[in-house]
Amino acid sequence: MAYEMILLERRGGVALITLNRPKVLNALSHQTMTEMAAATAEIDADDTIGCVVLTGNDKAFAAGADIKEMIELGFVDAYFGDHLALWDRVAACRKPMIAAVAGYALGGGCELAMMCDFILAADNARFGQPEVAIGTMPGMGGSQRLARFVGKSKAMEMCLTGRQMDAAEAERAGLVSRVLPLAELLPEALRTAEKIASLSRPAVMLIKEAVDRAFDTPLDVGIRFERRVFHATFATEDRKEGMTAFVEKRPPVFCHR
Ligand code: CO8
Repeated sequence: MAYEMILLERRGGVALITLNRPKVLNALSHQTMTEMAAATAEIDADDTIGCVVLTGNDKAFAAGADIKEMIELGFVDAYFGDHLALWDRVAACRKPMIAAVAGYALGGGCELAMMCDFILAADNARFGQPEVAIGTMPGMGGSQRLARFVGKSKAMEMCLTGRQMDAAEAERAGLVSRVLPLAELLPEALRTAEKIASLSRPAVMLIKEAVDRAFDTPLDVGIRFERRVFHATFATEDRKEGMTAFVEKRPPVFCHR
């Protein structure tokens, strides 16, 4: 598929997706959503890709869903078309996805960053769910994911008031894993993604599944799931190679099988 709203580049084992509507601060249009869903499917089907970096530009990761596109939308059309549901396909990407956020990550932009597995932020990043200020509410998972990232009190305050968090607060609150100088954001995100892509693909994908279980299952079920997928790694060639390389004091050579 040819993409217009995003750029998709392959850099070795890493796919770099850049949101590409700079004139409107990467507002997320219907077409952006469609292209992101297609790119996610393409990446999941591509055996050469081990990790994804999703980014915007220095001023905006994304300033939300495209407000101009939504002005005329009515309830019945939103309901029948299950408006915004295609984003679930992005959130369901099976390869690890890192959000590299500089500038505004507001509304759908913050929600898209939270669909990724972790967020690296530039020191100028700003996060918020300002939908209440335009008479609506988060619609791409924000009320659920923000509460899981930062807890009820901060999520309620952010969603009810639209207040933005700067990068330092976002790191303190656990929304982002690390804050970096703006110039270092993309290089460090790509280095991190390359590291993940170089590791055993089955192990990486199973770990992603296991950590995600922590958010939707009781602890005992999650722990049993983890133990079973841990057992499953003993069926891979990479597990044998990783342990053998450790004992032989050499770097492992993973074949991703
Ligand atoms: N949608 C459409 N266009 C946008 C958006 C957006 N979300 N954000 C910015 N733009 C456009 C502006 O209209 C402007 O276009 P133009 O040059 O043609 O006038 C251009 O981007 C530049 O923006 P500004 O001039 O406003 O730039 P500033 O630096 O002055 O301000 C801000 C930056 C503070 C980020 C400001 O643009 C802003 O407040 N944007 C809107 C933020 C927002 O409210 N986001 C939430 C949107 S709703 C959402 O995401 C929830 C989805 C769930 C809804 C479910 C419905 C069914």
